[in-house]
Amino acid sequence: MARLTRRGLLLGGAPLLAGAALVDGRTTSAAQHDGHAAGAPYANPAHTDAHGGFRGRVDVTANGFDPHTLLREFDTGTTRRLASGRVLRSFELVALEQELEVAPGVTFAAWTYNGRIPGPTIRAREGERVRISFANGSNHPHTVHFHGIHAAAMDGVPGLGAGIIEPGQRTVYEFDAAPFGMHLYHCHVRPLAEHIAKGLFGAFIVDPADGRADADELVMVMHGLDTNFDRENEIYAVNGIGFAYMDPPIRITRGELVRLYLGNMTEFDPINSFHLHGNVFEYYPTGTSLRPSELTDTVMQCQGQRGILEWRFPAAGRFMFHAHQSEFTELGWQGFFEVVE
Ligand SMILES: [Cu+2]
Repeated sequence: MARLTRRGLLLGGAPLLAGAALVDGRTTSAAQHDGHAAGAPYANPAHTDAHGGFRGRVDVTANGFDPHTLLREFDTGTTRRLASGRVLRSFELVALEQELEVAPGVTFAAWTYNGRIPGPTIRAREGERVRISFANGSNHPHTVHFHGIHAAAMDGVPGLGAGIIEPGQRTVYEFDAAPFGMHLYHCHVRPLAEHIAKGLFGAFIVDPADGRADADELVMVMHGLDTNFDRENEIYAVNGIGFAYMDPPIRITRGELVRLYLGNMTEFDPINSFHLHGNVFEYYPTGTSLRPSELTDTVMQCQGQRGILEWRFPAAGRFMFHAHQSEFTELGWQGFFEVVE
């Protein structure tokens, strides 16, 4: 069997462009990891998969999470009121190691926050106090570094505050939820690219004090999956699993406001992008202004960039969305919105 390589997937991946790719996709490459180079920073258990290429469906039960659930799942933590009257909102993150099926027949030795990629979508309101209890339940040192405004000691980088959190250790990060917008969090331990690419990242939403208009809210974090640890991505995805929103598609109600929180945590490629078919959206970079910067159908993000997209579908039908780097699209970063009455 051929080894799983980016080039092999691209050469064999033409059928993947069809909507039925998850059922009928054929590729010439098998899902088999490369042997692990000595001295590399993490273990790669040798694994040979009986499935060929992308044929079949990802077993979301075995993975422990379903991208369709993550899409609309927000972790608002637990709250209590401080003596000052402010709300203290508390969250728990645990770093774990687990093998995930990241595209049909393709396994990946992942590192996760709370057993999923991306980690939970942490959500608080502007001005609240946020407390993140982090436990390292893995065999490697990690941290949680939040974007946003906080004290240096709460930055989640080596050498500051609690610094590196060793296996079995825990710490608490605490800061005010500010500014409102769409932010991200991720591990900040070297080699950084590996720690992030393995899956240690998530979205952090701060709602404006007065909230936002009601909408069907979605979260998508774009990323790559370097399944053979050669520092380039074999699979591209939003929310952990390649092709996850092709079949079944994401159901949307015609005329309803859609608000998509979009971020990019892709390693090994300088940019990623989101392109919407048959429509345009208003784009709010970083979500920190209530006025959109642009009306467009395509937005590009460097790693760490994020924003909020808003639009409505005026008519029912099936509309594609995908990276506008065609190579990323063919390797997993594509999906459908199914607009219904
Ligand atoms: Cu890490």
